[in-house]
Amino acid sequence: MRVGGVMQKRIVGGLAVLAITLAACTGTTATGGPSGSPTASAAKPDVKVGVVISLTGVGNVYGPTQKNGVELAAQRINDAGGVNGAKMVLVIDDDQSTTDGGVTAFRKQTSQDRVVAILGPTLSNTAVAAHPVAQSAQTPVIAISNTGDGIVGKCDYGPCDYIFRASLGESTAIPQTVSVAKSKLNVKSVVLMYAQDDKFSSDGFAIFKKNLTSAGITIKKEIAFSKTDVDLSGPVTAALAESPDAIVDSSLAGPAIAVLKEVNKRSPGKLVIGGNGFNTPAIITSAGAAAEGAVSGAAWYLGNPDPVNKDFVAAYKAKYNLDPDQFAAQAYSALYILLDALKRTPAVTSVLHDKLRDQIELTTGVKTPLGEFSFNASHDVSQKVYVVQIKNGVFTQIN
Ligand code: 1QQ
Repeated sequence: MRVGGVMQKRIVGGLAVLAITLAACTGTTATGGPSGSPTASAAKPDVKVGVVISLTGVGNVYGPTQKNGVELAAQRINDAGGVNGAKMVLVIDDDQSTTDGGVTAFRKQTSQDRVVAILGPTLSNTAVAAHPVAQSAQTPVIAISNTGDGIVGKCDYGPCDYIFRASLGESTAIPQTVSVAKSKLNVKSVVLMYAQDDKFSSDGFAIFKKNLTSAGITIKKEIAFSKTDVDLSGPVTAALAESPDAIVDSSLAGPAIAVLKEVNKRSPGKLVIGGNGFNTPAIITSAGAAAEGAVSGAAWYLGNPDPVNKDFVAAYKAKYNLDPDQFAAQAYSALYILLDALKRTPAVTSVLHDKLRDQIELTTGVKTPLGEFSFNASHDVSQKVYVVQIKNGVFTQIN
C-alpha cells in the first residue's frame, strides 16, 4: 500500500515518470540484484533508447548506416553488461526524411514507447520539427547527423535545453573547408549552388557565402534548385558558363551525385566542393569517377589511426562485411555517450529525464571513434574537422 501511495503522488508529477517507475518497481520485486554475469541481465527492466532515422526518402543514404552503427554499439554495450546490468533495447523508427514522419516517430517514442532518450532524426530539416516534441516531453535528444544552424543552443522554436548534438555543425566545418580551398587548392572564384527547400542545404549555402566572402573568394553566381531535382544539367551548365575555379554545392547526396556527374560530363576535372551531404560513400558508389577530387568537411574519417576508431572500424567490418562511414561512426559514438550518462544517472531504469539530461550535460572525455567527447555550454560537439578529398575512390584527409 505504501508503494501505491508513492505512485499516486507521482501521477501528479507526470505519467511518463509513473510508467517508468512502475517498470523499475516490478523489476526489483521480481528478481532482485544483478546476475553477476558481464552480459546484460534479463533481471532488470530494459532501458529503451529511441532511434529516429531516414530509412526511406531523400535521406535514405544516411539512415541505413546510422542503423548499422547504433545496432553495433547496442550489441557491444549489452555484451559488456548493458546499463549497469540492464539490457539496452533500441526502438528504431523511420522518419521517412520528412517533417511529418519525424514528428510522428518522436510522438510515438515519447508517449507510447516512453524511451529514456532519442537519437535523431537524420536531417536538420526534420529535426527542427521533431525536436520540439521531445523538448515538450522533456526527453533528451542527441542529434547524430544534424549539421544546420539552430539545432542546439539558441533554437528558433524556443527553449531546447533537452537537445544535444554529437554531429559537427556546418558553421564549424565550412570555414575549415573554405580555408583549405583557398590555401591548398588555390580557389579564387566559385559558383555557389544549393537546394533551397532543405534546411541543411540552405543553411550551408548561407555559411559558405559568408566564409567565401570573408576569405576574398569571388562568388560569380548563386544558383538555387530543389532537393528533389534529378536533372541538374541546366543549373550545372549555367554554373560552368561562369568559368569558376570550383563549383560549391550545398545539397544532400541525391542532387550532389547529379551535380558531380554533370560537371564531370561537361568539364572533367573541375573541382567540386560540398558539405556534410557529401560525406557518404554513396557519393563514390553512385557518381563513380565523377566523384573523384570532391572536397568536403567531415567529422570523421576511416583512416584515423586512433585505437578507439580502429577498434570500431574492425568490429563494424566484422559484423557487416563493409567499411563504416561518418554517419555510422556518429550514431555509434552517440550511443556510447548516452550510455556513459545513463550509467551515472541514479536508478537508471526509473530515470527521471531531467536527471539524465543533467548527466548528459556533464559528459566529459568519453572515448569514441570521433575522439574524446564532451559537449560545450551550448550542448554542441567540439571536435576536430577533417577536410577530406575523394582520391582513388577513398575519402582522404587533406588538412
Ligand atoms: C543535415 C545533414 C545531412 C546532410 C546528412 C544527414 O547534415 O540534414 O543536417
